[in-house]
Amino acid sequence: MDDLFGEDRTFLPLDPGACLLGGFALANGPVLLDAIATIAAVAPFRHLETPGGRRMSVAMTNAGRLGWVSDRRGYRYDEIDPCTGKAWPKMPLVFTELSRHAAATADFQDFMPEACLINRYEPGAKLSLHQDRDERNLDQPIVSVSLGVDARFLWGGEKRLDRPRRIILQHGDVVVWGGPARLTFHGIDTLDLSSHPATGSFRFNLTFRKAT
Ligand code: MD3
Ligand code: FE
Repeated sequence: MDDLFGEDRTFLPLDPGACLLGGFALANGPVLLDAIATIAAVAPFRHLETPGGRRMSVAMTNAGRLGWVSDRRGYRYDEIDPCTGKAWPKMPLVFTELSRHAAATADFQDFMPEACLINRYEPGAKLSLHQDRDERNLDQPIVSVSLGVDARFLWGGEKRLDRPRRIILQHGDVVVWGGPARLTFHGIDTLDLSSHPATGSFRFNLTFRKAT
């Protein structure tokens, strides 16, 4: 597997249970972006509605057995894409392998993603501080892969009001969140208008989750 993903890159512990693997997905960027386009041709990016009735500025789709969805009834994982009425596109092998390799590098052995939520940010889009707690098994980490335009990642504490720190997530960066960091409040600050050679004005983020 090391051959597929090359040498170790920057390994930066952020908090107990959380670490940034700088540039870990860089070599796979083109393949990942191709796969995103293929997935979106079947399960288009859409702006979901929050339970409170607001349209999310981040557009989303999913790959894998399960997909994360939001509507007036709440947040949940569903086997069916509410937009198409069909199953979500299969998780590409490169997604599964990359996320498993990243998790193992961060010392989470045998991670097996069931859902890949794909977020697409346009200039002005943001994701407010939140916790990811719709997954049944909080012992399993979440692996995140950033592609395209840089983002200011807000990374708070255990409480919503803990003052968030900011780190820049760049094209190819991977972050693994598990253990004591699993319920950290986090978000993405308003995306600047800028351009990346691989994605234009967009930023994409993949999050790999064991949902059940
Ligand atoms: C920390 N996505 O989809 S990825 C999300 O860049 C989400 O699109 C952001 O937050 C994005 O839920 C941030 C980094 C991330 C993902 C999951 C986490 C950080 C996390 C779960 C627990 C703690
Ligand atoms: Fe999140």
